Amino acid sequence: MARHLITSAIPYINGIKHLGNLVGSQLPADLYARYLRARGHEVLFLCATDEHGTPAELAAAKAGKPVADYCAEMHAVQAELARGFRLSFDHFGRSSSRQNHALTQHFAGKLDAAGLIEEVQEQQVYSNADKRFLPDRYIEGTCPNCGYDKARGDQCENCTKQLDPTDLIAPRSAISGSNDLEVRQTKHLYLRQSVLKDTLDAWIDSKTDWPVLTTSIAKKWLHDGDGLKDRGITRDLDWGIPVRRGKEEWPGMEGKVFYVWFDAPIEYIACASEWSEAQGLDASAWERWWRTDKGADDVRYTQFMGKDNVPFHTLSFPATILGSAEPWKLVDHLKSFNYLTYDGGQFSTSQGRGIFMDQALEILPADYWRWWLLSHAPESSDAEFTWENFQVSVNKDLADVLGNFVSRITKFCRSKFGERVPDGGAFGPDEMDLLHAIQERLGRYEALMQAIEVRKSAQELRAIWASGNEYLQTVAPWSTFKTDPEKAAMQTRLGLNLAHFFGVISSPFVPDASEVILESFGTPAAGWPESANTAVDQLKAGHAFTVPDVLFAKITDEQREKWQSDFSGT
Ligand code: B3M
Ligand code: ZN
Repeated sequence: MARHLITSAIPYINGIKHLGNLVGSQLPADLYARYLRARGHEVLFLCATDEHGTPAELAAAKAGKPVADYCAEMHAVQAELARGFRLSFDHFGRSSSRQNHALTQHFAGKLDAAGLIEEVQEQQVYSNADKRFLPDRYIEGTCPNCGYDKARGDQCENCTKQLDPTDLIAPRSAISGSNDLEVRQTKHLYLRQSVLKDTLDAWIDSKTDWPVLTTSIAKKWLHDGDGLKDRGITRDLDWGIPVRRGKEEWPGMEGKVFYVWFDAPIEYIACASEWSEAQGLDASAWERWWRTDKGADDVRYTQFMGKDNVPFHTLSFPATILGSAEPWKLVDHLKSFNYLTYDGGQFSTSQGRGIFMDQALEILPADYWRWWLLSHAPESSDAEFTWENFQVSVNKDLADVLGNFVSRITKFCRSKFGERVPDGGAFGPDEMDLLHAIQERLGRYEALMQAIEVRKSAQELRAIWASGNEYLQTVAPWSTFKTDPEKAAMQTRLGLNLAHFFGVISSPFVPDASEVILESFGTPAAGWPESANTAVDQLKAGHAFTVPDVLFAKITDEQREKWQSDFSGT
């Protein structure tokens, strides 16, 4: 069986992420990691905080803290929220780690040795009011590509175009708002990624199973306008990874650091090294995931990210890897997502509009959010969160279908047969029909999960739950019991086995509910079933269970209205 390396885009350190960020990378990555583990694959699932660059500096300044302290605190906060959402990272690292410093400097040295780094004397925006150079996000202005007036110096978030600060029209300082800016001379390193254009083009062409969203964005930036431009990979900042050529000083680059988007993807590799160190393992433990000369040939590597991150992962990071001419693993599959909008508009951090990860967990447990977000993942287009839709989904899918099924069958059994699985003999035609239908659905569910079709997987899972509910409704063991207790016992045995089966196959979506179900059957480590037939033969007659607590509470209209107004923003 293949080994699976899975990474989620690493969230910026500057503050708590909203549900749109969560569903765009970390959550679907977790779904896939949990599924593959449940199917018996060896998985290494990594994420980290993205701690360098202007976002970190600006946020620390705003919080009035030294940037290193700020990052350490926010890393702990994000790690705790990740645990709250049951994100099952094998390691949640930090791009400011010692390992990432060393690897980033290592890659710069290799790229330089390959002739892919150019030293460029360039014009940089200097703010007289702030008495400093203003790279990236320290500058805002109008996008030359689409006209959006809050484009940042590194990228326009409206049209995803990668920008250089000097590209902006009507630029202003993001620190002071001052437009007293001048252009000064400074030296920077450029990655000559244009040299790798044809190599990248051919590599992307070979990825025939990538989502259209991924390849269309990659191709757009490869071929539009002047095509793949060389990128500045250093900045005039204090906070970051000092510019070095491997372990050597880099003359003329003193006091400068690498650009955050140069070191952030390298953290995917460094994170594996952080993981092995945390596990007390030696370097070979992580190298077998990342080095094709050290065993990573049989690794399948899947990345998850929002669409704005696609150019960096399909062009810039592969250029770093390929350009190093070393045998590092390249991504095999790249799953990207559109945006989640909030109640008719955008999520907004500055206006406090929408739901942030900490707030979500304060009002409802993780499973409720996981289910809604995954079953409405913005795959083929943007998706919108509305409280009405959230209420309907939770109440119908989770409470009325899954929760009700488990509760009904366990309570019925307890009242008529006690807390043990009854026998009742062989299945009849109704049961055979049901198993046939479930077998088909199970096969589809597995194929969709394997293909990371998130929404469709959720639909298929819901349909499996619903078929159990319909069966129970149709054969009605509570009625059968009056005339044929033996047959009712058989129907109940099947129902209990279905509840157990739902517990197993739902674990990637709703891990807490799944755990409660399996604990009530005393089978916390139950494995993935081979087929519907074996799934309903897991709990034999006489197997003891307890009736679990209510799995999902319904969301009332009063709650919905209150939350709707609480989260509408200022
Ligand atoms: N931190 C952007 C984001 O959080 C950026 C991703 C880095 S992935 C290497 O969306
Ligand atoms: Zn734009």
